[in-house]
Amino acid sequence: MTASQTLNSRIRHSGLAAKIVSAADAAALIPHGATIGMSGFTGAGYPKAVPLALAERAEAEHEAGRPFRVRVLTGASTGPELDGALARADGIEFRLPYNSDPILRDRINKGEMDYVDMHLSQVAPMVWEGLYGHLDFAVVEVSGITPDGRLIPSSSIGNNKTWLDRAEKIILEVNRWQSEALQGMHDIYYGTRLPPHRVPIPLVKPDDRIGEPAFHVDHARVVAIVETDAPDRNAPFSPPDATAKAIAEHILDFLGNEVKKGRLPAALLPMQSGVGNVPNAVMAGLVEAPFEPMTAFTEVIQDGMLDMIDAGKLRMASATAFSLSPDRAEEMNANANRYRDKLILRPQEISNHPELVRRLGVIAMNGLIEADIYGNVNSTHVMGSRIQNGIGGSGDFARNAFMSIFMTPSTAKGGKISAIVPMAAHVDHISQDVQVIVTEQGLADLRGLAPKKRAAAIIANCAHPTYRPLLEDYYDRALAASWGRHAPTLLDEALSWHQRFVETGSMLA
Ligand code: 0RQ
Repeated sequence: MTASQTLNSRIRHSGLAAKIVSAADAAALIPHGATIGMSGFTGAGYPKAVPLALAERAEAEHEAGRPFRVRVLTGASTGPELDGALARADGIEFRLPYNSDPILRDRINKGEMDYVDMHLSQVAPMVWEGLYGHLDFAVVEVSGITPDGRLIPSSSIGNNKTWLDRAEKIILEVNRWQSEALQGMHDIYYGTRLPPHRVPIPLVKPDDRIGEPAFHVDHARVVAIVETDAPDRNAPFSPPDATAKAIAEHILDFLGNEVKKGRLPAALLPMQSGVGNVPNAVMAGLVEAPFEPMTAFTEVIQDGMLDMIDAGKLRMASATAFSLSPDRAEEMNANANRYRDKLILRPQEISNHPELVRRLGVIAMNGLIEADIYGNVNSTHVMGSRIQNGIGGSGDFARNAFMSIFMTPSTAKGGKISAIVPMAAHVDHISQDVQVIVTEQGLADLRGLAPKKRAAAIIANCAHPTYRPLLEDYYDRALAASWGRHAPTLLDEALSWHQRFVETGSMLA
């Protein structure tokens, strides 16, 4: 069989097969100023050829002295061929809702473009409300097209249903690298509505399937199909270091105690885990832990979750995307059949839905940039002004979780920054949404505590020894001199650590 025959075997609908063009021809259809809904969630399932061609076009237009920038809406972060290439070409005017690409981050933080950092569950409803204007194009990666013209999703769902439903014109990338065995893993719920027409979402267990395995679209709106054969590109995880292992141990001890006290069932409750090395280390720890059979109701499926499935610890996981290291992604592709009945990928408005997170009683575990002594959490803005990534799904989960855990190393940048500060320079998660904070130093269980007791627990258990005396000194003086004594604060000093860092490169005097 030739390569092109294999490729065409992915597009089994003749009407749509007739729309195959090159990436450059597809990109040429998109005008300056267009609003585009693109697939992609973490480094999974994003279009890999059309955005690159669009970036080349932007560069050529700029060289010719003409403006060329587009508005890009996605599921979450994407890969270098999308955010990186378009940002390098200065081709993005407006972007939402999450980004982790360093080149794009740099443009955002230089103030050269608009970026809306928002709860991931709210993107689709807000687009349906029309708050982001007319959606000119959907550019969506799929793994295949069925004989009856339905679209088999690839390694993420994100907001693809919304882009495909709402866009005036649709460009599809059919990626042969994605495993054909993904077919059947997806669950596309078509029952979402805007108020006052909303009804309860009929999902009562993480394993429930409430939708359809493929997207259906109006073929008249499909203007181009591009064939690709390119891997998803996620960063590899580094093996858990001592810090990540210590954080994981504190969390596992805590969960074990909660089970002993009868506040959590022996199999725990559905887990949500943020992305990154520390959450992955917690998953690694869970492989050895006595809780089983666990479930996950989360956003992304990481290496650690596949390990848990392999070890028989995790019965199933519901998410909106894979977020696998390159090796694990290849392995997953080769063995997708083995995982098919244990994994469900859903639209992100369902994977992250507050109604479901609350009803299922999720245990949410997310990273943070800094927490203040009262437990307000900054997940997004370094020194209050530079965006790191975005709030992502952490707010969807943390506020509605049965138990909301935030974790971080106690210092950043080689100890020059304390992750526990007198006052957070930006707040994503208010103290009411933060029940447990964990660093490698220890764990502060903040449930049921008034502000002064929260401060005492966070300083004693979570702060790094270098910063602990400084926090104690600040807090003692705040107790004595604060205007109010409910949550003692020295207004003229509370952000001075951040200012010192900006001026000297260290929070230490
Ligand atoms: O910077 O890459 O330049 O070294 O932030 O920090 O310690 O490697 O931790 O990868 O887990 O990320 C909060 C950013 C943590 C992440 C955050 C710097 C640090 C490093 C990364 P470098 P680490 P992680 C659902 C959950 C919001 C979205 C979310 C995040 C970089 O967890 O984006 O929760 N969360 N989604 O040096 C200055 C500090 C810092 C700091 C860390 N106090 N000051 N820099 N850094 N703390 C999943 C999704 O939504 C997809």
